[in-house]
Amino acid sequence: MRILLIHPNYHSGGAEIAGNWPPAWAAYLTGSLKAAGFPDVVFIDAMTNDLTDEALAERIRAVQPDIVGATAITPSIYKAERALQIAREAHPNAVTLLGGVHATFMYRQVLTEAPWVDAIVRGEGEEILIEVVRAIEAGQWESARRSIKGLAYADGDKIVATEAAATVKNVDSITPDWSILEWAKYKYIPLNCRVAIPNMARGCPFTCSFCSQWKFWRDYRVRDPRKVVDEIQELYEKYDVRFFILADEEPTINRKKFVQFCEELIARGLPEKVQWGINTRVTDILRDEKLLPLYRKAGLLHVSLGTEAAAQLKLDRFNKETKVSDNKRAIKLLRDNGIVVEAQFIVGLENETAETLEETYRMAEDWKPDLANWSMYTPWPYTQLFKEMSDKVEIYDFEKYNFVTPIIKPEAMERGELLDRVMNNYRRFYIKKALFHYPWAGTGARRRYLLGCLKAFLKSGFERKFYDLGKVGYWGPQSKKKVDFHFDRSRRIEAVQTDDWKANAERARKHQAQIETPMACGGGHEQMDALQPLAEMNDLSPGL
Ligand code: B12
Ligand code: SF4
Repeated sequence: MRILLIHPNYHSGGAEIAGNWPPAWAAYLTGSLKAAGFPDVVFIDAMTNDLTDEALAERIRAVQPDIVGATAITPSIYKAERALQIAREAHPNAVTLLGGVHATFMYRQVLTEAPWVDAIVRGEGEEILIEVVRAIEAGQWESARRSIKGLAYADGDKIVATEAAATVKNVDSITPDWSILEWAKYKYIPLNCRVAIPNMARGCPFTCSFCSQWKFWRDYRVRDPRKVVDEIQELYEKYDVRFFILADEEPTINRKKFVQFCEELIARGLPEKVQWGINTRVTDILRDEKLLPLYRKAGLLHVSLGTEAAAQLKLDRFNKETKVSDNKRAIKLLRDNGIVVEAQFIVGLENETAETLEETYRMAEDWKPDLANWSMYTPWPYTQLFKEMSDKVEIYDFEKYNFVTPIIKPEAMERGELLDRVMNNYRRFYIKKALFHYPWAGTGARRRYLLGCLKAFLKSGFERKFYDLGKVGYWGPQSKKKVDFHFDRSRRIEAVQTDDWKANAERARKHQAQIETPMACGGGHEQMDALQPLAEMNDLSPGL
């Protein structure tokens, strides 16, 4: 069985400006395939290698795979669908599979618009994929797929969604195979070194209304920190990785495990060799005030905080369960401990105005994070907030659902003006930082890191990749009326998908009415509802 995994060639000018990042999913799935006795795995990183369709077709023909699997987040979905279409054309006998967050929730949409996708793997791939590969190897795919949990596929004119699979319960069985990646290609610009994205914890017990991640991973699980440190040691020793970010949504929520992780890194002398970063919540930083020196000692250098909003009203709307005043204090604590801190704002809801955008800038000035980030609100169609404001969404061109394109048009301004005001915030914030802050930020790791970040910003600005400014034709305030986001307005959410959501919402409502008991982790019940058994068959009329 030869299995080919493809990371689609999608690009957008956000986090990518920091360098080329290795696709962790490929390593996690390869590890699981090899452990199950399927060693013949090939990986093509079409994104990092910027492969054209022709080059991809040629590679697929050369590999001659039995199975081709691609991944997709929402913005990369069309590129992923296209990669599998190329696979179908180049090597028609291979079974095509799609995984990742977008296809998990939008499987009806995907199977309708990309009929060459043989099956969608819904949720975590490590266990489901093995069952699929075994069925294909045994020549029983057509008959066995019905009984494999966590799949969706088209059977004639019907879309079949099998019962939801459980999450990976024994997370210590997860053993990635990092050897599948082309390590020389993955460079983190701020530190000019190789970078990796290991995964210690899966899930998030919170239920922010704009976020897709808690729904995707469902229950919160943490791997044995020693096993994760084994991985980091291997990444350093074999692949010369000197910086990593944890892929986790919220690695700190389980304080005991996070402390064990830090202590293990220190015990093995890794912090002198490898620095790292995390995304986490303000509340955890406040809770762990006294532990921050330990975290820094363990090599934690960059913390990105989901501060999200300058206004409490907006935090409440996001169901963020934090206070504006907490943000300032968490930022100060991190900085005082020598950790680079990044504040993230979400802007671009329908009620955004010049004043509210200015307010985020003032907050950024007042809170004094080292880095600030203004992400455009992106209405993932499978989130709570989307349900509340779907009447405000007129763009369904998912390729632009990427945090840098204004999907919602605020009532008070055009999208071009929103982009311009966001750029104005960036300009003012980073000019001050470059002149008055970064050069004087001590002499050690923090200063080097901040100057490295500045280099990454300047590089992407010069190449006009930042916020896709080159693509949309933004050249400063004078061009704000002329920017063109090139939305494909013919894109729609398919009726089969919306009908399914309505049915699910109704099922969830009934389910909720039955269980009103709070969960111990503080999370909601929706994590579970989102992937409740979906065994029923729905019509997929050929005209859709
Ligand atoms: C690391 C990361 C990146 C890296 C990408 C590295 C890379 N090349 O993959 C960088 C920094 C470049 C990046 C950029 C962006 N990112 Co990003 N990123 C993440 C992050 C933090 C971790 C992703 C990860 O590796 N997870 C661990 C792996 C193991 O999980 P996984 O990929 O989901 O794979 C599992 C399953 O999905 C499934 N699976 C996945 N694929 C497949 C395929 C098959 C065949 C099968 C069977 C199973 C399967 O099995 C896997 C194992 O269980 C997540 C947030 C998070 N905590 O997940 C955001 C996240 C994925 N990013 C997001 C976004 C929007 C972006 C950007 C568009 C933002 C921007 N403009 O900068 C860009 C797009 C870049 C691009 N060109 O694709 C969003 C996607 C949201 C959505 N609902 O679609 C997320 C969820 C963040 C968020 N806050 O919402 N990102
Ligand atoms: S804290 Fe909120 S935004 Fe962050 S992963 Fe959890 S639900 Fe999503």
